[in-house]
Amino acid sequence: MLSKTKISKIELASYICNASGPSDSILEELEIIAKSDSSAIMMKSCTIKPRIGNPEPRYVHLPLGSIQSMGLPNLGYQKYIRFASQLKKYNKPIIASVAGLSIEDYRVMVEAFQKSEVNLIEVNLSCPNVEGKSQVAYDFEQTEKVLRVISNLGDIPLGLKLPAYFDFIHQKQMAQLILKYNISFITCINSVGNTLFIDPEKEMPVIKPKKGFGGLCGDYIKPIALANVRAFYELLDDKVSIFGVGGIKSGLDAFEFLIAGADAVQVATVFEKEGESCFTRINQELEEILKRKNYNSIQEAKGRLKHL
Ligand code: RRO
Repeated sequence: MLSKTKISKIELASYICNASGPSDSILEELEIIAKSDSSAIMMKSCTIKPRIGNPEPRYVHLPLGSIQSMGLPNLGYQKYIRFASQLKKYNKPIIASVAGLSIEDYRVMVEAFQKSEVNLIEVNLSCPNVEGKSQVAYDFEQTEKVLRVISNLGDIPLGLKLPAYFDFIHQKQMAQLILKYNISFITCINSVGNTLFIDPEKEMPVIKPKKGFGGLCGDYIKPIALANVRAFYELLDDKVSIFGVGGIKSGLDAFEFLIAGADAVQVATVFEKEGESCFTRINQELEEILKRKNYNSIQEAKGRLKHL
């Protein structure tokens, strides 16, 4: 496979895996991912206690992607620790995603996953959909408080799931924290939070929670995701691995993230729409592009964006 890659010290058999969110909350769904061509098994962001999430309708497909406000429905972190043991037999990297509702929650969950069978721990600092909670990574003081308590709890590589930033100064401030606390990888970007999609016939938003404000995903956000991957690639100087996510539906999209500087990419909306065959398809498309362009590895093409 031309497209094998690494996130931190963990080898991935291909460039494409699932993103935290769609169809990765229960063991049966995680087993589908395990048996698919996704190069890792990424699990749903979890909290200390199980949550049922927000009222429906909370996920709607749109012409160019989706909008959702799931509200962190999950089974509680202890279930995902158990799932990791049960998924070990598939010999595929397993990634935990933790989303605390307080600093102490992050500490408890990261400590527990550090003693588990997972290979990577993604710390979600950017869930936009819990009423009354802001996205941690938009608050740099709060982010540093979290990093202080989670960064020295074990040897399993830690990553941060980041929101979209729209100003270079914010990416620079976050990059300084990432380097200061030896974070191994970042995931750019979460859905673009608190957007509004309106049905003009009904004169209503398309989702119910938070009066219709929700996370935007898919094609709409690809240029924002690419910009964040590129900005962090330049700021982090290849010391930190980068997962790209946001609007990847084809091998060509994946290739754009690759030349922007992503070490691997995650697929969310298209997995939800198309099912697990999307990993095989996107992978094959990327392999063909790499061959056509005479790249012999991911490493050779990574970050090779030219300038006008
Ligand atoms: O569950 C969600 O509503 C959710 C989460 Br945790 C997240 O990180 N990003 C998102 O768009 N939705």
